[in-house]
Amino acid sequence: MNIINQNEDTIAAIATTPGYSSIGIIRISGTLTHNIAKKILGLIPKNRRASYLPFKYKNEIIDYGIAILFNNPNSFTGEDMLELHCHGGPIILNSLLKYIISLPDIRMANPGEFSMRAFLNKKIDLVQAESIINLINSNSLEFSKESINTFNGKFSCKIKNLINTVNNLYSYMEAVINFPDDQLEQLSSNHIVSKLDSMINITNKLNEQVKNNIILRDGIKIVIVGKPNVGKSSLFNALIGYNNAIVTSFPGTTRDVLRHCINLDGVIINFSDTAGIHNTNNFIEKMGIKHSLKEIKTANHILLVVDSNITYKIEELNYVYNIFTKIINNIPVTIIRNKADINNKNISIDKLEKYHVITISAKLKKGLNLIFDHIKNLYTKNNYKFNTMNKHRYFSVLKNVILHLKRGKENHLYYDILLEELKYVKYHLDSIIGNVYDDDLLDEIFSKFCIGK
Ligand SMILES: Nc1nc2c(ncn2[C@@H]2O[C@H](COP(=O)(O)OP(=O)(O)OP(=O)(O)O)[C@@H](O)[C@H]2O)c(=O)[nH]1
Ligand SMILES: [Mg+2]
Repeated sequence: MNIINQNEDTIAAIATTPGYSSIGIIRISGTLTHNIAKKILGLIPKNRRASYLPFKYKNEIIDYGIAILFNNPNSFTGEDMLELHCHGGPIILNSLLKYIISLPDIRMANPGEFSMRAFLNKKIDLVQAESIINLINSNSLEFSKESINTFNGKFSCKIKNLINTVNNLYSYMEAVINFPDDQLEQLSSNHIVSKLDSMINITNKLNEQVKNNIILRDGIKIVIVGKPNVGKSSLFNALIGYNNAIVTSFPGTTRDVLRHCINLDGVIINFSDTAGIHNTNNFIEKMGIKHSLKEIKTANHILLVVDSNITYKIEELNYVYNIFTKIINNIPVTIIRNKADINNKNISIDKLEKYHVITISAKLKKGLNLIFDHIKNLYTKNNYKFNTMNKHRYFSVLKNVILHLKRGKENHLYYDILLEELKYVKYHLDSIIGNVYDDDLLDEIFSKFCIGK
């Protein structure tokens, strides 16, 4: 899609969810907004005032509602915009929209097109634009607070400060190289290194913040894994707080993956219960195991449930772990020794070499607090790599920023190399907030938005 050319059109969309509701809103943006206002309302309403008016469909009143006009540049998109707040019946909204887009040079908006125009018209930067979709899709109050802070420019401001620091250093060093006769004070090598160190430090902190935000946004996916009948479903039910999964004494009870999320002190935890993994000829069980393996691949953390009659010997833990290592493949694991009640074991948490081991009784709901505290400790301290993290735009770009800052530091005595590295640093920082971008990136970001946003 050629984004820039499309930006000339006047666009319209229903901004509220489809269906029957008390109010429905139509949004219009572009140069022909005033013409549309005249057609529908018979007049151009006062700027930024709520006007109660009849809404006409081909000269016939089909609703009364509130119209608000936002003249450019003081609107969300930076263009002339009109909002029509109607009664939320699909017939009213669809008829009005159909009428509007039947007028010449007006078309339906693409998903996220209003926000994209706000970005292209420099009302918001790319980070702020992305925060809108995060805010709308937020699953927790904590993440929506984070998203609104980002929308207010808190994160972008930190990036802009970094860009300024890079620019200042760049210009100064360029001047020293280009005008050696001007007796510009040479920056000492220590000074350059400490500037680069401070930028690396700030970027690392930003990356930590991004990590925190990803955890807040996506939550942690914890998959419960183990052999049949060890008590996986009993644990799942105990952790989510109600009996969702079927529990029986027959091995191979669970076949489908069951999922449920809880909010653990502001962090969304998505638990999955899976079919017990073992060698079987039962066709349905086999399919269940296939689903389990698929679920494990996308886990951030695994609770590997075993019977608590296994001892705390490292050989035994290694043995259990090795059975599953191929499947688990580098995902962090906590071993849960279950059925402490029948094996007469103490409820406890221990660390033995690389293993965290928690002994519990899922049936009696004992030791659950140890699991919850353990999860909280791990995922509020930010000391984990997430396999989905690298896919996050800011995370991978900030990693590049750090890489080039470090290369610059290694070569700080060679000004031409350092300048080259700083150019990369600036480019990557610019790309985060959208000072540089390409159409594909915009397409990818804004296509995730709803129509009308
Ligand atoms: N005594 C005792 N029994 C338990 C405990 N946890 C589970 N059980 C029993 O163990 C049996 C199997 O429990 P499930 O939770 O269905 O085990 P599962 O691992 O989900 O089994 P599959 O779905 O077949 O793989 C049931 O009879 C449970 O009541 C526990 O902590 N103590
Ligand atoms: Mg089960």
